[in-house]
Amino acid sequence: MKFATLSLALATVSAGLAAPSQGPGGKYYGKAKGLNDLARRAGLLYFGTAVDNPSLNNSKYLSIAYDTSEFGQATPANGQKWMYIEPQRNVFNYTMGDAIIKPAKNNGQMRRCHTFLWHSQLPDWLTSKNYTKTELISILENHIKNEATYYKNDCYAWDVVNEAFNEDGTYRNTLWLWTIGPEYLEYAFKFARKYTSRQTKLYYNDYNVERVNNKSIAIAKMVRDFQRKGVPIDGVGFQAHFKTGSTPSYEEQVASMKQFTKLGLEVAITELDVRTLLPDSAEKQAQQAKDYANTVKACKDTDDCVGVTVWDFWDPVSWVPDVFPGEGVACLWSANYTKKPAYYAVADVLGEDD
Ligand code: 9MR
Repeated sequence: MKFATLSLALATVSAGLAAPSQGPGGKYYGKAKGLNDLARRAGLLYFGTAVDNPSLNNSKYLSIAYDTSEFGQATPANGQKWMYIEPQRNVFNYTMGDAIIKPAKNNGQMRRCHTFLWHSQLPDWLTSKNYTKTELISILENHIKNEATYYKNDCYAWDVVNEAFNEDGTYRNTLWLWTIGPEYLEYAFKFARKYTSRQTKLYYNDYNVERVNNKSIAIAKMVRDFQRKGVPIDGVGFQAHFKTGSTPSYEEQVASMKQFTKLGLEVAITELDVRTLLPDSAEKQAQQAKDYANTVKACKDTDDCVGVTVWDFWDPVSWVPDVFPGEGVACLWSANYTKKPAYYAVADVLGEDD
């Protein structure tokens, strides 16, 4: 149990607040109305969601995305990526990032900012020319300097580097690696520390790391190397893009997160979704509910796991069907805005100590 949970539980007892009550289709706990309320009561900083720019035209969608009882944090799914932020060399355009970050900030929602350095969604000017090592380091610094300065007081955390490792724990072969060498990671984190505000948490973010495996072990080794050399890093993000019925177990997820919390880092679930082989069924939804709940519980029970972000909450805008044909329905809300069993399972797990 997290410290905040304990103190909250004591405060609840002493204040004589209402005991958890049962509601139709799920339980409701005290005054908590949604997942973020429950997450905060359980000692997490937030329950959050990715939001993508096309969704900003959908008022029904926004009424949920901006409901702070459900979501206390927003992450731009695309709007802060390199191809949109710096579409021409040294020409910066914050329109798409601002469209997500500004309303969330005005609404009192935290923001996870995503991402300074990735191998994907890079602009043509960057990928279509061979730069020297010195040039690319200076391009990287200029990009981080501008974006970090622009969003200086806007981000609880930045995903500084995204998906730099292969499954076997070797470095992914990207233009960053082949031009600069593995030290590009150190440059990115040093530049991020130099230009973000002091409180901003600097994260490394990746998928398929929710077990102790070659990839997560390699990332833990990188963290230890950073710490030895004085390279700043504050957190590791576990994307948690999962498949119904074959997610890592609760124990495996806790063990993987502990590789990093024992080094003094915080961790977070940053892109949770659980995709299902179509057609969907009641049985598959029940399994998906268990899978979602397991991951949320693993974070809740791990000291220094600060929060859970779903990689969008509404099936029609999920990235899954584009990339995995025949799979889908990966989110907590279905196409007709019904909350799925997974929603209630997550609520139950967050509220279970009340
Ligand atoms: O959700 C994003 C989708 O709209 C984009 O088309 C895609 C491009 O690769 O990126 C998606 O978000 C990814 C995130 O930035 C990093 N982790 C994996 C996510 C799903 O692909």
